[in-house]
Parts: sequence; structure tokens; C-alpha cells
Amino acid sequence: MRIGIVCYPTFGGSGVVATELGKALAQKGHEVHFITYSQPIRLDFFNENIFYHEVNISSYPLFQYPPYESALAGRMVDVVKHANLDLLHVHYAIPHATSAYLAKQILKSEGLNIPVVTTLHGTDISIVGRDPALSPVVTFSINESDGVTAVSKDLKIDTESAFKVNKDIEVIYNFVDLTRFYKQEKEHFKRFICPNNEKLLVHASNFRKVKRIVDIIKAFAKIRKHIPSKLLMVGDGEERQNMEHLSRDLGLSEDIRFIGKLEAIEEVLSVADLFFMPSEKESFGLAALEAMACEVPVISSNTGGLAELNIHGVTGFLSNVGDIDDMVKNALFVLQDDQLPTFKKNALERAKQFDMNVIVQQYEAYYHKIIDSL
Ligand code: GMT
Repeated sequence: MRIGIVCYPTFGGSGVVATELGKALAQKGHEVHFITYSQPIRLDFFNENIFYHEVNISSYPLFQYPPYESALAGRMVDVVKHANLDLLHVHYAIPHATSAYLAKQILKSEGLNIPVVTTLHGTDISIVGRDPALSPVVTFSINESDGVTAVSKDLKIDTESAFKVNKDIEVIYNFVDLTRFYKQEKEHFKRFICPNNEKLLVHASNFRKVKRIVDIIKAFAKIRKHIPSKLLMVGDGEERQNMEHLSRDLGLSEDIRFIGKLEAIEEVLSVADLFFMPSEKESFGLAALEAMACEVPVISSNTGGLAELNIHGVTGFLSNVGDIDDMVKNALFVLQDDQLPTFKKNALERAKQFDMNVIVQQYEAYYHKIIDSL
């Protein structure tokens, strides 16, 4: 197949899933055309089946807001025609599904019918899409897509209850590349961060408020009173500075390191003992899945689709959003030397159920179903 992929080319989960999906499809012999405003983060190599088309908007004094949606639609039209695409797959509804609708209509007027698949990822439905200014547009764009997928059952249910959706939504979970995410021998790294054999707790995200980073810092302050431990904070975003100040104010600077964005996150995960994800909302929790593949148990909130990934008492624990004391209690249980090896093994076994090879096949089958239905 010749597939066009539209996504945010940044460190966000939807962009990572879209890029990894495109790479895996290219590996299987499909021709993949990325259409984005800059080169996706994880697409920094050459592959004969991968093409990259940049979306450019000329600036003009009249524009306070450059018309990105229109430029994206125009680029989609151009790529569909010239690369002879079989299907467009857009990730994150806003504004990608809307631009895809526009592109589809333009192409229809020229006698071409391009199938459009929209994948809903999370905050496009749970936060941003609920803005009254956007909600009718999101509803319309979902309903006008030829196929719609969601990354968890919870996100599907949430979409159906929050928007007047008349499309059947297929659940296709996030996936992990087990040849990249596995526990590697990085003991020298562990000795460097934890010189006295402390336990290592890790969080990785884009540090937005929805991640409730403050809960991690507060929980860690309590955990380290009982178990010698260190906390590594991976990523960057609006909350980082506040959280660095909070760590300092709580006298934790020696034990918490903010290391910024890290491409080779699997190296850190390889030496971690616990992954923290106390999010306010989380449609699936890709970062937690990547941790589990590296044999790291997860302490998470029970919001969104997290319960479809993290099995309570088996691969880690789930607590109500904001229940820091429960998270601390659970973390202390998992971190015991006689418990940790079992949780680590269970985390890996669970992660294997989201193997990239299996999930990518589900996307391929879904593409065929949508193409055949038109
Ligand atoms: O909100 C983010 O953290 C980024 C966001 C995105 O769409 O870029 O991530 C969402 O999509 C990921 C991939 O499908 C999911 O694993 C994340 O759970 C989801 N984030 C939220 O729902 C908050």
C-alpha cells in the first residue's frame, strides 16, 4: 500500500505512535509518506520506503494566525495525487481530521476518492476537543472519516459519550518495539545515579499539567523516607521549572534529577525499578508500556485506559487520581526486595501483549477493511 501519515512531529505520544507505525509499515514493504510541519523526531535515518513532505505556510502581514489547516489540506491533496496514495491516516483529531476532510472533498471534486482513517489519541478527545469552539468541528470530522480508531476501550467510550459520533470506533492499542525496548545491561549507569544501591524511580512525559508531576515529587518525598531511592525525571514542558523549584523547596535536589528530553529513554528504563504515571487523564499510557517492556513495574492513577495496560497487583498498582498516600503505600510494597523481581517479570509479560508486530498487523487489516468498504 501507499499510505500518507499525518501527525504532530514532536515528542508527544501521538507523534511517536504515528512515526513508529510508519517505520514498521515501511519495514514491511509499504510506501509511507509523512506529511507534517517538520521532520518527526524519531525519523532521522534513510529508508527507501519512507518519504517526508513538509507543510509550509507563507507568512503574510494580515495573518495573526497562519492558516495551517488549509496548508495541510493543500499538501495532502498534492501528495495523494502525486504519490498516488491508497489511504490517508491522520493521528490526533485536531486539526488533522478536519484538514483530511477538506482534502478529501477537494480530491472528490477531481474524481478521486481517498479513504481517510483518523486515530484518536487522548487529549484531542479528553481535553482540547471539548472546547466548545472545537467540539462541533471534532464531531463532524470524526463522522466524516471513513475509519476511526481509538487507542483504548476507555477512549472509545469517552468519545462516544462526549461527542455525537455515528461511526463505529475500532480499538487498536498502542504498541512497543520489543527489539528496542528491553532491559539492557547498563549497570555502570545505575551505579552512577544510585552510588549506594538506592532504588531508582523514573517518570517520562512532556511535563504538562495533565501529568500531575507534583504528585510524583510529593510521593517521592515520602518514599525516600522509608527506602533509599533516587528519582529521574525525563522530558521537558510547561511544568518543569515549577517542579524543579518544588524539589529544591522540599530539600530533594540531591535525590531528584531532571535530565530533559532523551531520545534513548530505553537506557534509563533499563536500570529503573519503578515508573510513575499519576496522570489526571491518560488514554493509554505509551510511556508506561515502554517502561514495562524494560521490566519496570508501574505505579499509576486509574484514569482513562491505564487499567487496560497496568494490571493492579500484578504489573504494578493503580490509585485514584491524586491519592498520593495510596501511591506511596503501593510503591513501598513493590520496591521490597522480595516483591520486585515478580513485578518486573509480570511487567514484561504484559508488555509482550502489545508487541509492535501484532498491533501493526491490526492497522494493516483495518486499512484493507476501510479501502474495501469504499
Ligand atoms: O497527551 C499526551 O501526553 C500526548 C498525547 C498525544 O496525543 O500526543 O498522548 C496521548 O496519546 C498517546 C499515544 O496514543 C497515549 O499513549 C497517551 O496516553 C495519550 N495521553 C493522554 O491521554 C494524556
